[in-house]
Amino acid sequence: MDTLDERIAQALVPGGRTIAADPYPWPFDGDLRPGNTALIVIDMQVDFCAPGGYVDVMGYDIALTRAPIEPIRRVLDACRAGGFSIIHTREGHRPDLSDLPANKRWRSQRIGAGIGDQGPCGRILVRGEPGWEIIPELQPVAGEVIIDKPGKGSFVATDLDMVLRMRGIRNIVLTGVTTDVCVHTTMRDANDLGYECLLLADCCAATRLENHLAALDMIKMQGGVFGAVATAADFIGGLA
Ligand code: C5J
Repeated sequence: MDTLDERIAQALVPGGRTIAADPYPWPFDGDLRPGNTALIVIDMQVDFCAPGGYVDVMGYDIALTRAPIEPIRRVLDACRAGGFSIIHTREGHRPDLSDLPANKRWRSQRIGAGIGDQGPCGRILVRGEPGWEIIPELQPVAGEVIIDKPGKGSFVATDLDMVLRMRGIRNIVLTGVTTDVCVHTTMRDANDLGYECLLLADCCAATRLENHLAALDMIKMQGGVFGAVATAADFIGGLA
């Protein structure tokens, strides 16, 4: 019977490489290549991280959700240079709100930022409105995939799984906002679908710092129950 260490060593692909991450060097088997790895940038939209957007109207501090912009930009540069697949997501609803559950609308109205209502950046979280656009600093470039999603997770009611599988993607690197809502939901669903996930902590943010930190902690329980956590510098350094 092999020891645990021997079995882990056998799982590593020959010549494989990993990113320094917590609670394990990522990916688990060292199979990290541009051909099997995608960067996902989640919901870096005006509504989540610019003045007058949904998060701002709700009264949260957008300094928190803006903090990941520069680290994400560095990771984007590295992934573009390395030939990795890059996916952007946008949370938003059809202008006729036919894909907006009544309870989601009701809850947002309770906090004074009704989804579909007029705000400083147009109708809140509605496709085609200024608030729904990806912020100028992180605009997608030609060839990058954009996934429009009506929910918090990026897999439900979208073709993300199909797009990833057609490209042979097994590893997902998660960035964006908010750590505890759309990023976590996406990571949990991806994990259940068999993807190997890495979240870059300084490339994510929540509307409350404690929630961001708790969300990071949840990932690392049980040996990495949803995957692993690293920083932008760990990731970029690991690719070099
Ligand atoms: C939220 C998101 N927090 N992108 N959306 O409502 O995390």
